[in-house]
Formats: sequence, structure tokens, C-alpha cells
Amino acid sequence: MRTIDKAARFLIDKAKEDGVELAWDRLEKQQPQCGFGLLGICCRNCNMGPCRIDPFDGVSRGVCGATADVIVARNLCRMIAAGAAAHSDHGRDMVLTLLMTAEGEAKDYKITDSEKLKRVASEYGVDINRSDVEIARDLAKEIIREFGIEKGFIQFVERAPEKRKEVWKKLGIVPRGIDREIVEIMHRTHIGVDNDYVNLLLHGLRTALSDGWGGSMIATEISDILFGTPKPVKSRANLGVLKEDEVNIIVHGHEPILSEMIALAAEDEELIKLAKEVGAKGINVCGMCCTGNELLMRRGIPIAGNFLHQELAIVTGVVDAIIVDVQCIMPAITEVAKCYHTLIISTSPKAKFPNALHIEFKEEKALEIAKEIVKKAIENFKNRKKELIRIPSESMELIAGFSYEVLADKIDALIDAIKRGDVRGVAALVGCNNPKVPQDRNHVRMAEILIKNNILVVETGCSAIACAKAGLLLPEAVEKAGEGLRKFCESLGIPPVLHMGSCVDISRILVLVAEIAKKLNVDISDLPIAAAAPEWMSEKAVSIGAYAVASGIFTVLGTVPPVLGSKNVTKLLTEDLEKVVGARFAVESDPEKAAKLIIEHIEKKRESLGI
Ligand code: BF8
Repeated sequence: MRTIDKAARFLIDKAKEDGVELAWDRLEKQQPQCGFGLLGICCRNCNMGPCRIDPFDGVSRGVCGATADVIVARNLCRMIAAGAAAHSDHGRDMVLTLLMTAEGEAKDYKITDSEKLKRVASEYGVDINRSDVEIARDLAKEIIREFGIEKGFIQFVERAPEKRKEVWKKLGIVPRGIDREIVEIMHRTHIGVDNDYVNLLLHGLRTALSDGWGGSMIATEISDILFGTPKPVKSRANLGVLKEDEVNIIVHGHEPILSEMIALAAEDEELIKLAKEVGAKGINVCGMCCTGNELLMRRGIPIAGNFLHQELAIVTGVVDAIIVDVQCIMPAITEVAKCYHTLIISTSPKAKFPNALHIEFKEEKALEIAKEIVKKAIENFKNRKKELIRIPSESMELIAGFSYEVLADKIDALIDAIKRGDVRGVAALVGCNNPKVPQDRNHVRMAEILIKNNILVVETGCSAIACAKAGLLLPEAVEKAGEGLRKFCESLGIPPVLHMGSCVDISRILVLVAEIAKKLNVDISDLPIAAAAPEWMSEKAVSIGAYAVASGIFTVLGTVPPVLGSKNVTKLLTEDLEKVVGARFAVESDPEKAAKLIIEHIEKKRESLGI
């Protein structure tokens, strides 16, 4: 089975009829995948190699003498570095936009959440008794400076409970500047530098922390300052949100700097008029992946799907443009688009796609460029190939928008419910789709089992989109929940599965669990909470998993990371880390068993807390 999603099944069949190759087909063609790669024991870090380590003989070494332990640890650290870099560069772009906004260079942006601006500025020691623009300018400069700091630590570390900070201090892994930590990973993993797998992995954790409590948290906070802090909002999810009689534009990628402007441009009277002139009834903007989550959370813009929906959206034959920026955009979409009429428009100098139309996005002329892009989509409406049009009917209602601020006044009620035992604990389900897993199966199945067992589920990223499509982000989904969780959710009028945003918004979950820990005067690792990335595939997910564990959260991975080639690294990650940071990884691809691991962990933590 390739997917549990009916709309996806419909379009996978259509793609076959149309002779279009999809990610699942390409995965099949890759079989058998390289065993050395799967185990993490190939090294290309210098030109004496590439080297491969015999996974069975226990003595095999690379040309330089690196063992399986060193190679696996180095490779994993580089995955963390790439993932942390992606999140943090996104964060940096947000801060640069805030600075340009404050300096009057990016006139189409404004400060929307002034209260949050002042709150964050106070944390950074910026004087808040001035105009928003002055505060924003100094805050942005402070944060930009922080990216590279050599000495001292990133500010948001202060949001962690004291006990957690003590753990990090003792291990020497309190994160410094984000750029500093990432550069150090690249240095340490160069030939002949750090050859101690424990030392390497500790630095991997430090770098991941600079992502979770740094780059990602900055991305979230600045997005809220610029575009507003999300509040509960109704919308719909799945490919049925596409409309045959309107110009369909999908924004795909990650940074709301672009997608917010596209949404705004699509409201322009002249462009709507132009759409009508070409025979469409209007302009339908839909989201995909995490930039879709950003628009959904703040504007209630419908979300067409998660990672494995990106090719399928084109197969409907009605997507007039997919506008992309950075991250999670398959190079394949330009190939798929050749069979239909869809225009792929790339916008970032960091991410160009051969065969796509490149219209570079610049914050100084944001709305003007956004309008130009939307116009291209409208002009492409007439090129639809009528015989290839088929839109699946599936689209599900949902409620999203559960930022930390929305949940803050519910924390006491949550703690009471946890103490009473009505709610057993909280589980975060996050991360991607991966064609190695039937699309959405693990996300949805795990969420269903967890809520049945009275565990409140919080979600971000493609996991949240999977559960949205399955109808779990609705208050009515309490029918699938256990009695206690149902009572709790009904008393607050919330769904049992809460959409907390995009992948960088996992930082909202960190803040939530940190506040719960502070209120109970315990460490995060003492709480009845857990996390899972049931269908993860990206390097960003590796960084997320690493900072979740380093923050004290037991984390279950649903696809196997490339570490099994080293028994020592595997043991460190899945056993020994518990003694070091109070949490560890588990790997379990069966969703029933993975959910069971989380339930057992939560019950164990309740017992230790005496509740
Ligand atoms: O940003 S969009 S595929 S990497 S989960 Fe995964 Fe989905 Fe990408 Fe995180 Ni979000």
C-alpha cells in the first residue's frame, strides 16, 4: 500500500494512466538500496575514500583508520548540521525581513503582533519604551548578532527550566551561536579531527539545541511578530480544496515571507478581475507542506496536502502554478509538470529548479513581485488540458491555530487533568511523509491509539496535515478519544489532536513543555510526555529528534536512521543517552507498537512523579 489517503490513491492511479512517474515508483526503482548507506557506514569526507566499513567483521577501518563508530557518528552529525542550518537560515531570513521592515526598506510588511514584539525584545534586554519600529530594529540586530556568537549562549535557552539548563551546563552543551555550532560540526567531521563518537554526538546535540531553542524558535517568534500569532481557525485539508473553475495557486516550501505576500496579492481587485477575464471565477490559493501550515495557522487558507501530495496536486490537471521557495520541494515536480500545464515558479536565489520559471523574490518589492507571480498563474489558466482534469472530492474540515499563547491559559487545567489521570500525558507527533511508509498511516494510526488511551496529541508539520485529512483536528474527533481526554477536550472546546504549526513551530511545543515543567518544578524529562516522528525523511527531522531528546523528551522514530552500522552509536542513542540527558531514542516502524512505547513511557513517568 502506498497511502491510506483516498484522494492520493485516486491520483496515484491517474498518474499511472497518464504515464507519470511518482516518488513511490522511483523508490521501487532504487531497490535494493545501498546497504552501506542504510547502515551509515560509508564515508566520503575525504578523497582517500570513498570508504565502506564491513558491518560484520568488527575490525574494518577506512583508509584514515576511521572505525564504524566514527563514520556513523560523523554522518549523523552532518545530518544534524544540515537540518539545523535549514531551520536556522529560515529563521535568519525572518529576522532580516524584520530589520528591513523596521528600517522602512520592506514597505509591504508590518509589525502585526506588537505585544509579542515587546515580550521577545524584553527577553533580549532591548528597551521597549519606544516605538515598535525602533524596538524591532534593535531586536533584529541583537538576534542577527546572536547567530554567530562565540562566547555566551543563545537567549531563548533561558526559557528552559533550571533543571534542564543544569543538565546542559554539566555536559558542556549549552548552545552558543547557531552558525558557530554548525561550523564546528563541519570542522569536527573533517578528516582527522574529532574521532571520539561520544564527543562527536555530544556536539551534535549541542548543535541541534541551537536549532530548537535558537533558529527554529527565532523563526516562529519573528513570524508571529510580522504576521500575527495564530489563533484557532477553521479551514479544510486535502486535494479536494482545488477548484475546477478558479485559478489554483499552490504555495509550497517554508518561509511565510513569500506565501503571505502571495495570499495578499491574490486578494488584489485587478488580479481577480483579470482571473475573471480569462474565464475563471476567482483565485484559489492553497498551501502545501510547512509554508501551507503557516498560512493555515494565521489565515485559515486551505491546505492541499503534505509532502507526498506535491506531485499528486499537479496530476489533478488544475494547478495553474506551484510557487516554491526553499525546502522539501522535490526536483521531480518540474518533470511531472511537463505532462500537464502547471507552471512551477521558483523564487529563492538559494533554490533554483531547471525547467522552472524563476522570478526572484525581493522583500523590498514583495507585493509587486507577488502580483507578477499571481499574474503568471492567471495567464496559465487557459493552458489547462481539459482531458487531463480530474480532482478528487476529498477535503476535510479542520481547526488549526493552537499557538502556545492560545494554550497558555489552559496549562493549569491540563496539569489538573494529568494529575487526576483524566489525561495521562501529552505526545507530540511531528515530521514528514516518507514513501517507505504508506502515506499518513503511521501519523494517523498513532494519533488514534494515543487519544484512545487518553493522551493529548499535539502536532506540527506534515504529521498535522495527515491528521487533518483524517478528520482528527476537529472537536468531534473526541468520539475516538478515551473518556478522560474526551471530558477534558469538551470542557475546553478543543480537538484531541492540536495543530501547533509548521516544523519550526516545534519550538512552540518546547515552550509549552518547559512551562509545564516549571509549574511542577521538575525537569522536562520528568514529565509524562513523549514525541514521535512516525514517517520522517528529512535532515531537519534528525535535528528535531536530536534537540527533542537533548531537551529530555523520549522520541520514537518511525523510519530507521542510518546508524545501525555502529553498535556503539546505536546503543548510545537508544539506551545510554537516558542516563546522560534523561531521554533516549527508540526506533519502531509499526505504529501500534510505537504508540505502545509512548503509552508505557508516559505511565512510567507518571509513576515516578507519584501521580
Ligand atoms: O518542515 S514540510 S516533509 S521537513 S514535515 Fe518534513 Fe513536511 Fe518537509 Fe519539516 Ni515540514
